[in-house]
Amino acid sequence: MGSSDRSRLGALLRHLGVEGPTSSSISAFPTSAAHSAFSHLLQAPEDPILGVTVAFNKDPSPVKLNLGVGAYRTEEGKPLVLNVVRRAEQQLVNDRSRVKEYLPIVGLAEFNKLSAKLIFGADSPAIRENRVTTVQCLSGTGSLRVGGEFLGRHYHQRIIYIPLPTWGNHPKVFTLAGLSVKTYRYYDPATRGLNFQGLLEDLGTAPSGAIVLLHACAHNPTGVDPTLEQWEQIRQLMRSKGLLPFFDSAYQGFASGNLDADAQSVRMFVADGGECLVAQSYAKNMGLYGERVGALSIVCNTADVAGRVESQLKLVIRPMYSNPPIHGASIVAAILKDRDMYNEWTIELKAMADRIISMRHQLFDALHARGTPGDWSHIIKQIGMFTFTGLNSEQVAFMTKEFHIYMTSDGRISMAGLSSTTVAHLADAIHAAVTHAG
Ligand code: PGU
Repeated sequence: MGSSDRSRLGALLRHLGVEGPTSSSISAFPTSAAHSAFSHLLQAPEDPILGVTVAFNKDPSPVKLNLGVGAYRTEEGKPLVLNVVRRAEQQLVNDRSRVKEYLPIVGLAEFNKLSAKLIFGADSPAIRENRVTTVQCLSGTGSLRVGGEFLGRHYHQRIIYIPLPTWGNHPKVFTLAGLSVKTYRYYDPATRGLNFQGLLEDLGTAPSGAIVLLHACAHNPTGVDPTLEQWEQIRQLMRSKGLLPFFDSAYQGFASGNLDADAQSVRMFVADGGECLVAQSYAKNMGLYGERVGALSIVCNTADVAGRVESQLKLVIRPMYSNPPIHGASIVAAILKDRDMYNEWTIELKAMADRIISMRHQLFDALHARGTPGDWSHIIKQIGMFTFTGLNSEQVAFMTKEFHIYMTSDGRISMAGLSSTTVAHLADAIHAAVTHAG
């Protein structure tokens, strides 16, 4: 750089409020605290679900209660590591032959096989006929994202219908995967139940071939699931229109306490021989939240197609995170392949599901005892981790401000975060919110 260039550059930088280069400085622009490359960024809002925990952590109140995130807590309000998970981990640690090599791009083969068996059933014809490809992914979210990316690249119809409402991350995951997100009616606030007619109408007018996201069980946030008869009608409609089902199975075992019962919807769609995608998460049912362990399965028409689908899934995964982590998948595989540990798991899972159901009854009884205005029977009728209370955002804000109870602004509460000792506090808060606020 010549001296006249340098002085012109110096003048420009001074004009911009940046110190100019000295004669000894190099040709690159100097960095300055006053001018970050990111100074134009706005502060982004916290995540609507995970941000609730951030706010909760900042609250010094001793009576505070976090009913935001869907994460299981014990009666003592503590996170739970399942006994069977501790056993499996101990077994893994003791096994000196285990190494920390990279897994294949598709993950741990044994884990994938066992995961497919868990969701589709041990006697699934699709598995027997090698029509299923399963890849280990980063929990439910990662499985949805890999599935979304795959569809965005290789499926002819890039429209995905998601229920209204749904888990808040769904639209973001699928939009970023390159799909165009539309909604279908699902919940009826008037009945606090399923808007089955609306659902059938919306799927009935969806363009042929569109992808449809279905919650396999324990719909989040509403806790409202179709009956088996309704599932059958949904299946018939979807198959007749060539709509592609994409199941999100984040709560297998949590809805009813029974792993097979909670997989019924998925199995119904696989039994007809048609194709579908399924994203599985072990976050809730094995309590492996932070281990990020899940699986994406794609059921295809033929074994030949399944093989080619898997080869393309590898091309999706490799540039994203190369291959998945080994620890969580090894825990799951150890539990699923051992009859004794599997049985222990089902008992612990049932105990978690039962505790949640018992919380529903306790909360309902507590509101009844207070004479809280309104019909609260939906607390008992809804299924899974959440109750969609019907409280509005002002009432939620009131409960947070006055009672230090944290929940998502749509009125969803995680029943798994409640215990016999905190139920009265929540009932007091709801009573006050509906009688005094909003
Ligand atoms: N699908 C549904 C329907 C979910 O509810 C969740 C978790 C996931 C997928 C993703 O779970 P993974 O942890 O990736 O397996 N929803 C919880 C947890 C917090 C969150 O939003 O991630 C919730 O509170 O809604």
